[in-house]
Amino acid sequence: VMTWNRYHRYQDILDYLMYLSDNYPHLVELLNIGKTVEGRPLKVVKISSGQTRENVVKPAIWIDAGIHAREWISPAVALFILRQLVENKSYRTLISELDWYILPMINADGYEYSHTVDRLWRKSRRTAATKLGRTLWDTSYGCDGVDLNRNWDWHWAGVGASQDPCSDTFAGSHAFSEPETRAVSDFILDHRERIQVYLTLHSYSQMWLVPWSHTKKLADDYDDMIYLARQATEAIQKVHGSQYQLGTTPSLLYTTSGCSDDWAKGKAGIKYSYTIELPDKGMYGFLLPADKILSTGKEIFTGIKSIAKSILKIN
Ligand code: 0X9
Ligand code: ZN
Repeated sequence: VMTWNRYHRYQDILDYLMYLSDNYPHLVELLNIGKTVEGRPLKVVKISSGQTRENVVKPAIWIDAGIHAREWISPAVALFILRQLVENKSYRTLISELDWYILPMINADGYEYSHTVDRLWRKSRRTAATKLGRTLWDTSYGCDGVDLNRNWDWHWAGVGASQDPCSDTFAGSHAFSEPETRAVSDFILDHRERIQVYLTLHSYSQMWLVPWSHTKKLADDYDDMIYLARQATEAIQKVHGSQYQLGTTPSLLYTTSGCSDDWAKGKAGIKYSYTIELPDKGMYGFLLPADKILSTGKEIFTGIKSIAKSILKIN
C-alpha cells in the first residue's frame, strides 16, 4: 500500500493513513484537526495501545512533517516512522507505554503545488487575493503563500522573518493567521499536559536543532535538551554513520522567529522540542533522491526511539 522507493502524492498518503486505521483499529485512530487553505484535510494519526493504569497520564510524543512544501523527505520519513510503530511488532512497548501523535503533512497545498507547478515551492498556498488587508494598490499584491514556519505566535515577525508577502519567509498577516498553523497549535495546546516531546521534520542540512532560535541566549534547560538529543544523534550515527550536528539554530544556521519548535517550548511548555533537519548536507539539497527514503527513515526512527526511551526513564 505504501512504497519507499518514491515520493507519494497527498492522496496516496491519505490512503495509507486510511489503510492503517482500517487494518489496525485497536492501535490507530485518525483525528481530523482542520483543513488547509485549499480545503485538504489535516489528519493526525494517534497511535496508542494497551490499557492506561488508572490515574496515570500516559506521556505522548508529537511528530509533524511537511511544513515546507519542497522538503519531500520530511513527510516520507514521518510515514516510515508510522509504519514502524504500527506495522512492526517489535516496537509494541513503545506504543503501549507512550501515545504518539503524528501529522505527516501540514502544508498539503504547498506539497501538491511542488509536485505540479514549482518543485522548489516552500510556503503554503494562501493566495494573494485571500490575504487579509491586501489591495490592488499594494505593491506586494500578487505574491502567494505564507511561510508556515514563521507564522507561530512566538516573537512573531521578528528577526529572520519577513513582512513582505513576496518573500519566502513571509510571516503572514498576523500570528496564526493560517488555518494550518492554527489547527496544529490548537491541537497541541489541547494535549499539552500529555505531550512531552515536540518533533518537527525539515530538510536539509543534517542537524538536530534545539531552541531557542529567536535569540542567541541559551534556554535555562539547554543542557537537558542537549543530553537527550546527544544520545539520539549518537544512536543515529551507529546506524550507517550519518552525523547530525547538534545545537541551537543561531549557532548552526541563522536566527529565526515565529517557528514551531520555539512556540512548542515557549508557549505550550513542551520541554523537549526539536527541529530535525534531515539529509543531505547540500549535494542534492531539497532534491534528495527517493532511494534515500529508507536509509533516512531507519536512522531517524533510531534517533526517535532513543528519545522515547529517555522519556520513559524520566517518567
Ligand atoms: O528556516 C527554516 O524554517 C528552517 N530551515 S529550512 O531549510 N527547513 O527552511 C530552520 C528553522 C530553524 N528554526 C528553528 N529551529 N526554530
Ligand atoms: Zn523547512
